[in-house]
Amino acid sequence: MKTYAIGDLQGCAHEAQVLLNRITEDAPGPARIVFVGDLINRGPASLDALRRVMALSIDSGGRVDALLGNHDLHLLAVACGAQQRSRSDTLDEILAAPDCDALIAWLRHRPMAIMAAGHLLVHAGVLPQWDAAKVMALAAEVEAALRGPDWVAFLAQMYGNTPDRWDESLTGIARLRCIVNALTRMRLCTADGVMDFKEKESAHAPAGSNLMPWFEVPGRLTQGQGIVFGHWSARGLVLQDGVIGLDSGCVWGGKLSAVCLDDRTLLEVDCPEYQKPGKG
Ligand SMILES: [Mn+2]
Repeated sequence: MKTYAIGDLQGCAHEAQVLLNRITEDAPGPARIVFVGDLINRGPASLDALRRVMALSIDSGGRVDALLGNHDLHLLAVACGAQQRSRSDTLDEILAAPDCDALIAWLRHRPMAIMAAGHLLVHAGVLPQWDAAKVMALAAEVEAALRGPDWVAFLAQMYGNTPDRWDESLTGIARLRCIVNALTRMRLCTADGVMDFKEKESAHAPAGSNLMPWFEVPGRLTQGQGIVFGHWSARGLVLQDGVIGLDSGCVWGGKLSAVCLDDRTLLEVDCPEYQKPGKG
């Protein structure tokens, strides 16, 4: 069975269906499919996108699954009242839907990291001090918080840019926040793994800074480990030896992309410009 990773949907439900059809043409029969997070928000059909992926996941017994991205976590936080909705959100149709509770319950049980076809899949990035086994273990700590009885309290404390670096001695909410920030928000960090959260719309580190894309940190412990991520639409499609970046900006008029992790086949669907770049 082939394994495919699909980039950030951000409510582009129609394009998702076109891409899923392309996957079926490429590999008739069941395929393992992982969406790398941010199923919803900014795009035109977040409710439809979320419903479709949830139904696919449940009907397939988990063969199709989705990672949690920052927008998915934001929806969870807004739905439970832990976070204010922001003006650029397009989440109202989900929050008003008759099946909202079921959608939220499914979403908060999604993973923060997945190993599939020899690749480590995360929404945004991993810190240089973490190897793949460490990432899976730390992801499980956050998953346990989201699935546990105190999930609303966790989401209420989840936001914040500190701590901005990993320290094994971190405990409690500071530890979980650091993991969430790396796995769902990071694009740039220093060689020592200090995360930056200011640069969102640039494809590169600012000139003269000591920042770099997290996957270019020399000696990071995931070097040699195939990694798949999304989240960085300004950077666009990344297809390097061991690194696959799949947010090719579908909601911004780019493409929705999938890569077969077994043979690196790239499948792309063109998208209309649903949002003007710069709206986050
Ligand atoms: Mn994201």
